Amino acid sequence: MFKNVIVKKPCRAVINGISTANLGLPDYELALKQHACYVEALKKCGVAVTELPADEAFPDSCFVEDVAVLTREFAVITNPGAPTRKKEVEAIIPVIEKFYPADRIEYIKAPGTLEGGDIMMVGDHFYIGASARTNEEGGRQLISYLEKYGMSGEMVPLKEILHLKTGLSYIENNNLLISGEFLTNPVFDSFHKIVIPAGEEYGANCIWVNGTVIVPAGFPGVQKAIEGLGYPVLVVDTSEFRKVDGGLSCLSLRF
Ligand code: CIR
Repeated sequence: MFKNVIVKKPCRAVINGISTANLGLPDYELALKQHACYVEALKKCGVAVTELPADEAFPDSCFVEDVAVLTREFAVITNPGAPTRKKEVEAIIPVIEKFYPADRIEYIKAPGTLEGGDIMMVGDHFYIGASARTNEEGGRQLISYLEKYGMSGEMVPLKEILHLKTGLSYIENNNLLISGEFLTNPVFDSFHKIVIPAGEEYGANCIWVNGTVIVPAGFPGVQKAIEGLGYPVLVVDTSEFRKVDGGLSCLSLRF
């Protein structure tokens, strides 16, 4: 169960966020409204939401998931692989210090890089996407921290998408939303796989929050499959964040 969630308001500069989407520029006012709905959905799931103010210096800073990895025992401040995002970590450190004692905060250090979107938590085991943003050294550092606290991790290669959780979401009870290049990876064979329907790939990025699954709007096949498993579902529109390669999970840290 999660008690806390950290989010960060999108800044006006979000329209200049890193993007490969070709969907046009985000509408800032609509992004703010969508963000407020996202926060409301999280609150319905029974978590306390800490909402950080917008930071105009960093266009992608609302994607707060990428700057930390928060576990039941310890926190990790990451070293984002995207050069324009590296200094986003400076603002998150004092926030994380409110929730974790100083001796339970670890750091990914250069030449290691790691972004939280590449980390999928399954109980005490963590899958780490080896992406263009998270390198082997970053993954190795995270695994050594996990082992220090009695947990474990393993790296998963990925080639076609931004982050591991762009194409995978663990929604507890052994249920894994899975798409694209991960379908044939035997690493995920022991899960109950819910295959994302063709054309709904963006919908693979959902979040489980205390029994409820939050699903992006516009992916009826994904929504139906999750409802079919008996989960209550909340639908949130993230169209403006999608325009800068952002999904539901990247907008929050859940712990
Ligand atoms: C980026 O490219 O870093 C942002 N425009 C999107 C980050 C999405 N984060 C995530 O999937 N965890």
